[in-house]
Amino acid sequence: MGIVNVTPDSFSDGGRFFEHGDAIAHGRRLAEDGADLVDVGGESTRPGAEPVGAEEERRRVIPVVEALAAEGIVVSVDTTKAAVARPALEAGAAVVNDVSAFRVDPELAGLTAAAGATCVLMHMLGEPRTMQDDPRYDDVVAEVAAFLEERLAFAVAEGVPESRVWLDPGIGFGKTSEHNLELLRRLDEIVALGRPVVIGTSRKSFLGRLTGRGEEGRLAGTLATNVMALERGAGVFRVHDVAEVGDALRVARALLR
Ligand code: HH2
Repeated sequence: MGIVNVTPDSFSDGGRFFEHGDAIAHGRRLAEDGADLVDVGGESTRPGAEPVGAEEERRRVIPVVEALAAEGIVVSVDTTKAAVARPALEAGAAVVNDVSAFRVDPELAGLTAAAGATCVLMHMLGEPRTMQDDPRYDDVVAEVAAFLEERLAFAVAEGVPESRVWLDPGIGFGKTSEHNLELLRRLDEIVALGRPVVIGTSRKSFLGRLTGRGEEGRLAGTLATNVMALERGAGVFRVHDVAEVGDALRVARALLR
């Protein structure tokens, strides 16, 4: 899953693809680099980010979703709002990636079901503005697994077939570095829920804390975590650097076979 952030403020590439033409060209490039799907988002969820209104979010993402889908690229829309997901699905998006797992806007579940779309349900403790203020868990893996199980049941109750739900432990969303590492270490416990697991470590700050590197220098850490996640059973890898991570996964898969 390649990342297209149509935002001025995303943590690693904010402003680079804020113009529609740049975002579309970038999405096309990610598909050429081997992405099976391209995730288009118009609201940064980096720690401390301010929320964006639905109208502005639509203005940012819909033309990009429409153009990429028209080229036959499988598009997912990274949003928590039904008012954004609805036109995105109409414009050809096939996946709804909701970092709030249908909590911000429960209507999004029925909308996903009616559209026959797939959804990504992600765990987040709190909300982006405050989520990194001293997050605490007794057992982060057990708590994330219980949350995802409950959200999966909610989606199914709202009419989304279980086969169309993917789950994501939400690396970096209300978690310390140690929480992120523990989730990756014990990812098999999330995989055991029986749904494809999405993992998003790409360029995230815990990699910077481990390596001492800024966003642009975190590819090696991104590769290490995605390969380890593959080994533990993850199925979808949300990344900025599609060509490089794709190669690493291809080699790792050949070894694991
Ligand atoms: N991470 C980000 C955004 N959306 N969705 C899923 N399912 N999983 C993730 O780990 C995830 C996500 C944050 O990364 P990015 O899009 O690069 O940054 P920003 O939120 O600042 O736009």
